[in-house]
Amino acid sequence: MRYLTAGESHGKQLTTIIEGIPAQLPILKEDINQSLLRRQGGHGRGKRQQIEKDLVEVTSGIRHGYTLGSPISLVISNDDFKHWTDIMGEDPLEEDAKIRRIVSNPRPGHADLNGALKYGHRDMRNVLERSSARETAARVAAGAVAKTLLKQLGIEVCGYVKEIGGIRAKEIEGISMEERLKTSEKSPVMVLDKDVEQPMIDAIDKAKAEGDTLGGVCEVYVEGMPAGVGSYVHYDRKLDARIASSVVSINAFKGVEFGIGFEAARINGSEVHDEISWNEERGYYRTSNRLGGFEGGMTTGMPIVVKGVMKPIPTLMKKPLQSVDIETKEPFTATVERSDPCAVPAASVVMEHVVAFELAKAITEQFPSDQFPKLKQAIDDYREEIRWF
Ligand code: EPS
Repeated sequence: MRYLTAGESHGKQLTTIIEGIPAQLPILKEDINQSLLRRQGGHGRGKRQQIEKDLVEVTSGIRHGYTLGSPISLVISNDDFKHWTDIMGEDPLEEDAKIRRIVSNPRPGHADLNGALKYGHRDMRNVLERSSARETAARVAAGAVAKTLLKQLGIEVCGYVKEIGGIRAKEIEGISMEERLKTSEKSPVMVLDKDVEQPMIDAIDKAKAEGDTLGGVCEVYVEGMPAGVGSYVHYDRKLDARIASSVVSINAFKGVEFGIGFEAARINGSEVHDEISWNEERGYYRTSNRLGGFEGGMTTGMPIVVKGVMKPIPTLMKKPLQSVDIETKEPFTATVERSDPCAVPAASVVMEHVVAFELAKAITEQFPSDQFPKLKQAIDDYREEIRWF
């Protein structure tokens, strides 16, 4: 499985092409739209989300509610494009019109300057339009297809927020997957811990009033992955490594932790590793899950617990950072028209979907995957086999 996205933030549309989804997988457009809707939510989004209503158009690969095995292409229109048709259109523009939206002052913390240097763009709009996190809508669309596949194999994936602006949600133990999904979906900041909801909302409102932004930590929790998916044999088939790569590839994400994560550096080995046990019902299992569902680049069969850290969005409304205009080389403070004070809740939905894609990809690589019913049978057989191994 692989996917490619295309599209600029204020261009006509976003496009996702997914290849390698098994044929005969039941799938509904509504499932993808549901994910897109969740990504647009969360307290702290900016004005752009009032303009966009992300709905997917399926242009290939799905017929009468089932996948065909051919590439699936999905399109999401940018409603804002109607305000940008000349500026973002493919036709040449008159010089004076062109000047209107030229960006010559790179925003610190964004891709603007490095992207301009790499591609030789003197108008950095050519960089920022693509580097914009608008692209995450296309990634969520791909992940939604992966989630549909996983769900029908008994694998559930849920993303939520653990921390915003230094306010930390406490661990919620013994909660079912369904409760996790429902609670985070209902929460305006997508947390499981009700006690931190209002303090987080207040912190976001305060940052907004001050023209500042807030980052945070998202967590993705996965139940139902069989043990032994991934590989210890080759570095590029280690599933935790692939997940780490996909998480850090989300705009503004800076790091990843599995299970107790960096805490493992501070405690003894006897306190880090999870002991192995067996019973008839579960087969092999760990008596704890400090390693977050991975050993040796492979799943252990325990829940996967992965955290990703998002820095605050660097577009600051009232506290513009110092920069240099690339035409005049004079100091410049970046001016801002619109920004999201906090996109951590939305990012937890994005993280859920990029993780889901990596899981589905690893499964389709390891088991026969041309036809979904055969894939399902193979997974059922494997689960039974390893229970008695
Ligand atoms: C983004 C800037 C904002 C965000 C956008 C990502 O857009 P605009 O410049 O149009 O105000 O709202 O995110 C989305 C449009 C989205 O759908 O997530 C950026 O610079 O990354």
